[in-house]
Amino acid sequence: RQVVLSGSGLWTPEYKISNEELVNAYNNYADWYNEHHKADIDDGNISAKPHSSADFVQKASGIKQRYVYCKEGILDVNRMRPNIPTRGDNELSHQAEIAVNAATKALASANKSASDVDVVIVSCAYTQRSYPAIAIEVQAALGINGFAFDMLVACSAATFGMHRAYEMIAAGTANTVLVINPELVSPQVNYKDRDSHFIFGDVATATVFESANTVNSEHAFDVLSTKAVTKYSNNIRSNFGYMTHATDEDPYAADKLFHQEGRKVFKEVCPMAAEHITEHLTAHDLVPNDLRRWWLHQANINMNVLISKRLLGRDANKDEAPIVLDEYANTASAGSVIAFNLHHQDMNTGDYGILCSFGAGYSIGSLLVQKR
Ligand code: CO8
Repeated sequence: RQVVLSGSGLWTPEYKISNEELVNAYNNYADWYNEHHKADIDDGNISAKPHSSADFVQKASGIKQRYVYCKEGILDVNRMRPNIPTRGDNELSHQAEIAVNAATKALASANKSASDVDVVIVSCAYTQRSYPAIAIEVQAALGINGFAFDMLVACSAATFGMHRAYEMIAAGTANTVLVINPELVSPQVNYKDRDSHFIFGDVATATVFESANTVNSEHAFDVLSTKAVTKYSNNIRSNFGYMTHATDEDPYAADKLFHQEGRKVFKEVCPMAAEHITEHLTAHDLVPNDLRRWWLHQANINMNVLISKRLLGRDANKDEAPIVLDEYANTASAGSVIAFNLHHQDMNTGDYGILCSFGAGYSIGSLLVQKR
């Protein structure tokens, strides 16, 4: 059966933080830290924390600002983490709420209602609890029958979730699948870490996949094929998890939050992603110049420039490979989906596009699509 990507939804948080605001808070924290640990720093036992810089952040990453689910607390030198109120077991969870917001928009764009959906997949970098699945909570909130489950694949959670939707529809297990990426990542950001405090933002995206015979959407794309690869690496890591309760480790230690060897990631992932895309296109007798649009993972502008240059032999322009990380920052797996959501309605019948994620794991996932 032909599988079609027939709708997408983007929910953007209400609050944003500019580089200047974020850097200012970090620098205040660094001054406080250096003052507080003056004796140890003077004795050479620990290093002083150098200042962060908004110019560095924009130049090194391309990020100008980020949206956050909860701004309160992040810029508070005495807290340096969001202050998200606890919700009771009978209330809709924070992550389910943003998932529902994106899902509702995706269903509307595909001209579908809850009763059309057979499967809900929530796929993202973190779920706020292990069970009951966020996807099942979302399924209940939207009034969807069938079944639902959560998936975690870090940066490639969105594309890998789409792959599962593709396979279920192709196999006839389902007709319509809703894939949601509620990337509520700010609670895992170490805002006290100069190397990574600027990288991430919150967002939620969703996509609708269905069998070709039920499509009722103007902006629909045939999924020609999917491709995935993983290769183990410790260069992007978070050790947060349920085992912390059984060990004597500090649950708030820096290794429990996002940390990475950014340079190594850059060097190792760019060639992997370029090779992956080339192989995916070659399987369809296509070359990079045949693509009308590249919806690439949004981690770092220099990575995207390098990957498209490697493939095209020249810089891709913003129309070919749209950049959204200047506004949204790195939103874990949702970056390529935001780019798709904002930049697909101008495409013509027959135009090819590729969605491709790359990052933690390492994991790379792509979908080759063609405008119907
Ligand atoms: N301000 C000023 N100077 C700084 C700062 C700062 N904030 N940070 C570092 N510097 C300094 C360093 O100290 C260094 O100085 P020196 O040369 O004197 O030693 C200099 O700037 C250069 O530092 P780096 O080599 O670290 O800087 P880079 O040019 O490599 O840029 C980046 C850093 C932006 C992190 C870059 O390496 C990068 O983006 N790499 C790719 C990273 C990537 O793609 N990671 C994937 C992220 S994971 C993901 O997408 C999803 C994961 C799951 C979600 C997690 C949610 C929390």
